[in-house]
Amino acid sequence: MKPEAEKILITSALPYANGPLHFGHIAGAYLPGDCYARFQRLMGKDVLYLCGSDEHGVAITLSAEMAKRSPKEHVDLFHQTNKNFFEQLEFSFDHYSRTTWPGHIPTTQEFYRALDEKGMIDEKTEDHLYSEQEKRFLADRYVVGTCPKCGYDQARGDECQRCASSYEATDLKNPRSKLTGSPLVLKPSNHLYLRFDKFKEKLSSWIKGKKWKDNVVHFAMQYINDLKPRAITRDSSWGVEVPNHPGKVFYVWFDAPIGYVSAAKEWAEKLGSPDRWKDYWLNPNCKLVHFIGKDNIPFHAVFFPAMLMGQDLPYKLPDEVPANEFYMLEGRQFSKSEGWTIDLEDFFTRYTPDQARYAIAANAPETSDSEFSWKDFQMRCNSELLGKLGNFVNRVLVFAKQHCNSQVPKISHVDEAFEKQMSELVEQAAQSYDQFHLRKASQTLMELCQAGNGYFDAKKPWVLAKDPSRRSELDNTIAYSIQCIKNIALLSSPIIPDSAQKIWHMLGYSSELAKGNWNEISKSFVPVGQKLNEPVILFRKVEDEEILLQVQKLGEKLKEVKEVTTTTYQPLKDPITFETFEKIDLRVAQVLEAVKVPKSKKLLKLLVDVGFEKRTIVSGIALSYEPEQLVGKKVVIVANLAPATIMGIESQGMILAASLEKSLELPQIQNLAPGSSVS
Ligand code: B3M
Ligand code: ZN
Repeated sequence: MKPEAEKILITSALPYANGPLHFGHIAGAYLPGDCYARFQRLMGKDVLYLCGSDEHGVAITLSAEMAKRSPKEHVDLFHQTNKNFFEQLEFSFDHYSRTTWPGHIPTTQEFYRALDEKGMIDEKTEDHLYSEQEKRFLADRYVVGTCPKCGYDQARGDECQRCASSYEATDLKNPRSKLTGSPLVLKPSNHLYLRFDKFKEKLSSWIKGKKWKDNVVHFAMQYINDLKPRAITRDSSWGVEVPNHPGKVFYVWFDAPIGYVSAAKEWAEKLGSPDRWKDYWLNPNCKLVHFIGKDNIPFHAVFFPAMLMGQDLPYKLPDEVPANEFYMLEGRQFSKSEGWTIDLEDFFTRYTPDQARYAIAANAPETSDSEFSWKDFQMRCNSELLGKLGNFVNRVLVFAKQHCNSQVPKISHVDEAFEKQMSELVEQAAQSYDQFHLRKASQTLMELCQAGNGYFDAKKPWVLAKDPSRRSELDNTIAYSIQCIKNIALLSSPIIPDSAQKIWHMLGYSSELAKGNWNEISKSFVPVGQKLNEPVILFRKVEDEEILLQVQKLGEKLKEVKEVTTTTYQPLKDPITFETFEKIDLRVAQVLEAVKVPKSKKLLKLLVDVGFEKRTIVSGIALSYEPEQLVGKKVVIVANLAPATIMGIESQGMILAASLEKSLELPQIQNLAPGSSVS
């Protein structure tokens, strides 16, 4: 009997059904997940790849309210939109669920019940943010304020979009309503709290053995060291109802990850074997992999694992949490409201899913933020997909048609060096896919194409064709080139499945490549005498004019939006007395050194001279100033601000900067010496 295949349960973060997804999302939690799932299926693993819409929470009710739709209409619309988008991009989810699936309610309530029975739930009356103007409690994204960790003044009520911290809305400084801007007051309300603090020991010993990316482990450890009870309920009518607590629903981050369990249940039900979800979720030998963006680390590496630990059933805990960084568009964050997006409908009338998938994979934001740029897209399509991959496949198959009667010729002598080179690259690619290095896998694919091209060029079969006595050399060259094409089809299949299948078909196979087995295909030869199919062109050239047009369109859109939107000024802060103001010690400081903080787009680390001493200051001005520009400049700093650790660096003060929307400028002193007081 064949041993049972290893099971892998793969999830990609459940996107909120509150707007259309764009390439920025795809690059982080989705395409890497899909390529991984496709690769593991080729490795013969029993893969269950799940995703679905996250349809609860205030991200939904807020945008529904703004769009003047009911939450239900809103999620129905965007669930479908996003599902279609994934289909368009050839995603291979085994099931795409939604958290409004009725089966999700009992599943969530059961999670709660198990935690409650173990004494992990407290009920407390505490102060919550209330809007007198709107006559209701506001939570999470209905609230904006200043982040308690990094000081970002547009931080959301539950998590900071700048530093990715997660906190209670009451921790924000200067909280106000997202909808009306009105200030919020504290008012008592009754809520349920999950005693995450009780999971501290279990979580830390569990996470210790994990060989995850440094940033995931560090980030998770910070949360584990500081675990507190957290409210898991909200005053709302949209969400999963809390048993015996009318008017309360579960906080979206309580029910959303349970959505991974419900999705498996729905998948099993649709299959007609409702218990099959247990083969994955309750199977200690199944591997659980969560693909997420870095802003979701605390929930997947700490809070959800704690919830799983508190269940009666033996749920799997995540084995891998590949978290990716952010993916921008031409140097700025994708923004629908600012028109800083790619019109996807238009995009797919011009380009293929494979072109998009390859360009994103080759530039995936694995270790630092990365971006989609039209120039890079053109380069990936023309020099790599077409120039290296497409041309090689085409020149070999056209040659085989003309000189080998469209059949795989015989190998008469072993070309050891080329065989070795190919098998090393295949092995390298397998390792990269397995270890979540999608960028590296795409590079290896290109190296394989280059190896093929180099081999073909060195053997010069067009010269051999002129000399009948060298027929076997010609046959050998073409046979080996065809083996290389087969390997290219295999290696490229997780990233560009359509094109890989086309190549597979050109090689004369009628089977589905994605259903094949990596090890068998990589080790076997395309059979001698196999009839090759007519070569077709895989990729068309992307012309300069098209790219220019796209870049122009982007620029115009931005200008349009800039013209119609009025400037948003920061709301005026509460008045303070002169005595309070006098407590701030402002000084002139001269910048001696400036460097970028690694892994951060916004932060610079500065060494400044304040006359009587030198200090290190971390400042979020890197988007507006190059380090070189600053050296020698005299700026104003808050000299008596308590030191704060930012990205592991102790910052001993703060530089004053003027800002309006996205522009920022440092006030500078021309003549006075460092150390001078400013008042
Ligand atoms: N919907 C947040 C996000 O889309 C959230 C993920 C849920 S995963 C369980 O970034
Ligand atoms: Zn922050």
